[in-house]
Amino acid sequence: MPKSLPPSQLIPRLLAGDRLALSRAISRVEDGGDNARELLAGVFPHTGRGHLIGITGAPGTGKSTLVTGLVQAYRAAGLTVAVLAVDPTSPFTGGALLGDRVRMSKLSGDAGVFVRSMATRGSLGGLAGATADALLLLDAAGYERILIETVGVGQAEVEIAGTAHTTVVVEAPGLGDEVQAIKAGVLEIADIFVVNKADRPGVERTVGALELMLHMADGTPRQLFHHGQLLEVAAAPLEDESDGWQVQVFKTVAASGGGIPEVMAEIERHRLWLAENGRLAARERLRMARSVEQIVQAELLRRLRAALPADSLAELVEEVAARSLDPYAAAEQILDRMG
Ligand SMILES: Nc1nc2c(ncn2[C@@H]2O[C@H](COP(=O)(O)OP(=O)(O)O)[C@@H](O)[C@H]2O)c(=O)[nH]1
Ligand SMILES: [Mg+2]
Repeated sequence: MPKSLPPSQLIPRLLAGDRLALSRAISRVEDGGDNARELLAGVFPHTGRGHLIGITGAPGTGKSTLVTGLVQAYRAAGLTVAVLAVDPTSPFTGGALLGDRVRMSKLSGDAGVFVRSMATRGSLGGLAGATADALLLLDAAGYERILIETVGVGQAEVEIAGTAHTTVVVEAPGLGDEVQAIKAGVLEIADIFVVNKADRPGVERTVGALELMLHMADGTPRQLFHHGQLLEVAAAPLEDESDGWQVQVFKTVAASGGGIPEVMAEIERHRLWLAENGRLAARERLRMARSVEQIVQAELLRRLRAALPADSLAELVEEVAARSLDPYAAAEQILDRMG
């Protein structure tokens, strides 16, 4: 397949399940290249079928191992699976950690599995934008379950996981006394908690801490959107999302596959619950609102940078720092020049 295949030819191949076409398409949206937009416009009508499952948690909790186990479980159940590993902390080009590569190679050779890593590259909409675009491509290619592994440390990563249909937050014992979820602010986005490395000491303590936390948070609405965001607020009906879904804590030993069928069953139970309660549509609306908003933000920023040369920005900053201009006045000047 020639590298320069135009979108008009790449799109039908991708939709027909051609893995090479899918791979090429993801690279193009990642690079934010010329015909990325045309590509996305072409596949968009064919999206909205795959179930998106976010897997997030601190580094080393066993997310990649868990993902590998879940893929095997889903394959055994006859479903096709795609994995998108989003790890900007990875020192390797392309974002794949060596251990991940070894683990994921267990899955290679199966036409029903597609694995891809993403790193923070210079895409227009940043990591979140590039990830959202890649997810659309995987969805259009027909994968029935799409697992997104993100390191739950940065806001962008937590947001990516939080926009999945089902979000699994992974903890492990012995990562310090405090449960990591509290620090990262992922409590609000968890549909399912997994305490992995249940073969390690301290597992009951971690489970207990999580259960206590869930008990204390009982009745507080799930935080679906961030205040102050324009489109998200418009998209999210102010319903109590925690109503009717009980977040539970599961123990796994991902390294040996222990507990993984139960986690898969819970993900599926959540999927059905979303569909039966109209929540799937609500989450879709929110995801779309986020996506549009992200694009608007990126484009505004691009126009701003184009309208204002770096040195004129530096001048303004200098004036504010010297207290000869207040921050609001500076912002107004910038917006005025944008036209
Ligand atoms: N003891 C134990 N180690 C595990 C388990 N699951 C994963 N690991 C190990 O923990 C390390 C980190 O796992 P990895 O899946 O890369 O974590 P990630 O950074 O969250 O993706 C690896 O050395 C795994 O082999 C488990 O259930 N028990
Ligand atoms: Mg990993």
